[in-house]
Amino acid sequence: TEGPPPTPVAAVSQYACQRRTTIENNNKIFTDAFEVLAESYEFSELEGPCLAFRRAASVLKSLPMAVPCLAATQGLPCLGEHTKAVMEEILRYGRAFEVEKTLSDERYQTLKLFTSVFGVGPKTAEKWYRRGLRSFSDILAEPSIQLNQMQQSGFLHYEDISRAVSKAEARALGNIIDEAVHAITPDGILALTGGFRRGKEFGHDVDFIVTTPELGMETSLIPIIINRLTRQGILLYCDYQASTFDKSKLPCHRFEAMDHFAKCFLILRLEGSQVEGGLNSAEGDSRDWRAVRVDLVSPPMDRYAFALLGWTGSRQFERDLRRFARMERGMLLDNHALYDKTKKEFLAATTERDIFAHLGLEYIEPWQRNA
Ligand code: TTP
Ligand code: MN
Ligand code: MN
Ligand code: MN
Repeated sequence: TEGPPPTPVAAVSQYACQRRTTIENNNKIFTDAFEVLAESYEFSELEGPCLAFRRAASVLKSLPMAVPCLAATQGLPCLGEHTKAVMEEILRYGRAFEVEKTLSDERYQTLKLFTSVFGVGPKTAEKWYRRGLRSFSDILAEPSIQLNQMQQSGFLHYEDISRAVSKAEARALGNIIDEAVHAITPDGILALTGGFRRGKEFGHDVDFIVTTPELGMETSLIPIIINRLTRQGILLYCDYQASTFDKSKLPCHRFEAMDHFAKCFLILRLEGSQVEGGLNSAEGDSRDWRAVRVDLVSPPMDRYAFALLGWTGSRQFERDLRRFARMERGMLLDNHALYDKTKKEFLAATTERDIFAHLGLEYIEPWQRNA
């Protein structure tokens, strides 16, 4: 009566950097629900449950098929009682009460709306909410509120920059930045990073690394590019942050959203004529241009691999790379360097493959990092 032994299935790792996650998500009904709850916990500054739901979503995203029943989650990491209860409801009724309740919650809706504005983070959104403000017109009509430059541009270009950026638009922007970089220095280097490097069809912005082979020269690159974009009349907004990179202070001990390289957060004017197949514009919009968010970061060449790995994302993949390095290898990884705490030495890398090899990890391609 004993059948053949079950085929051993490779265990799913608790670390996203040991999983291959493409843009194909077979468990969207669960991961969308988890994202709502994670975001709601984030608004309440409950980091633990927020991270738990993000990790659970990431595990499900890596699976080659939809989870058909709760029993199929046996042996999967990062799925606790709470996440399983939500999944069970979705499996039974197609939706979960807690998620529905969150989506209809006034505080959640308002914070979600406010943080959708470029330059408005959870802190500011919370402050406005506590003052009784509930809509954009409430904010704009409130005389005591001083919007900073970033928020003013955020409101001004709200429609355009909330609309997804297409691959064709990303390519057109790549051409514009490439032209600028090579006009400055023929050996300038431009690399697409962020979601588009991971193979995403749409993004909320386009991320590029710009640098030069000559160490130290990279710091002047972004200011010159900004100058050029200004003269071309396509710079709608620019937040430039000069480098605060200091080799003596490497590496940082915690995951940092921000690194110390020279960078800028831009809003550019993109002409329809520059985009193959045309702009991704709103229904009924007759303009032949749109505003788009672009990020540029400029690491020195000897940090290129770390910066590329850090800016390619996804955020969950990056978090888990750092956690894996710390917990499993006694190493500290950030966008600047990799430090071996046991050997008390920095491990150099010229490619992303070098970094994975130092960590004793199988190489994961950029399009497999959609954790
Ligand atoms: P994002 O552009 O925020 O995200 P994304 O490109 O993955 O997705 P989207 O389509 O929504 O744009 O960030 C890209 C990566 O850059 C992300 O992994 C975090 C990283 N990053 C840093 O390391 N430092 C920074 O200062 C910023 C702004 C981002
Ligand atoms: Mn991006
Ligand atoms: Mn970005
Ligand atoms: Mn730091």
